[in-house]
Amino acid sequence: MSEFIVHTIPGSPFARAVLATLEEKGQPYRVVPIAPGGLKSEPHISRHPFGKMPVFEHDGFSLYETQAILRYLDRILPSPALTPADPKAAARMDQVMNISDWYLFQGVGNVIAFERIVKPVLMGGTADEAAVEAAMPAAHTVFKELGCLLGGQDYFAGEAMTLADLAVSCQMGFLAATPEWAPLTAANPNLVAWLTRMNAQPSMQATTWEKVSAMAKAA
Ligand SMILES: N[C@@H](CCC(=O)N[C@@H](CS)C(=O)NCC(=O)O)C(=O)O
Repeated sequence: MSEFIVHTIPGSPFARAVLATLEEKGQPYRVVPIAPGGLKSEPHISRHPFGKMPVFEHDGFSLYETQAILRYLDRILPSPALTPADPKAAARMDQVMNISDWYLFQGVGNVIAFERIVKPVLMGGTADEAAVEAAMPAAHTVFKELGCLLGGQDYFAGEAMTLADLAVSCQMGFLAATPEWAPLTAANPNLVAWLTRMNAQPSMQATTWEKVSAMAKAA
């Protein structure tokens, strides 16, 4: 029987996208926790030379970079398909996944969610208000663009959920818990409705921070 392992610290939105994809595929998996402060040292640094999470393993095949992992899972576990067959819809999915990594996480999520949630909850610090404020113009641009791309569709690439919805919802879930969510979504109620739809998915319900923490404790 194949073994699927995800190395992460509970709470990582990138790891959650991998876990939610495994859940969508109905594939059992194991969460192996990375020791606190262990990202940049052995044994993790040998698995991921850039010292990030998650790292994925399938029967000895080790892979990092979340998009690569999500696409690998969609290729080897084809049902249900999480990539559209239509080339234009697939390109939209790819575009939104890159927006998620490059503009939603970098400079927005990794500042606002870090300052508002990770720093106070995990590090006992207080938010750097100036850093949050400085991130808001880029955040508004990302939300406006994602709101536009979603438009009146149920999901980013059309009427079926794809890898893009899983990637973005895991990042946005964090931002939804910050005071910045209301101003960021004021002009984009479609994003709020979409996130509510995503959060109701069994795959998202199964991979909340609390649930992943419990999986990590049981490992
Ligand atoms: N490009 C990587 C990004 C992963 C990433 O940035 N993960 C964050 C956690 S959500 C991380 O490892 N942060 C710890 C650090 O930067 O030291 C991917 O797609 O997997």
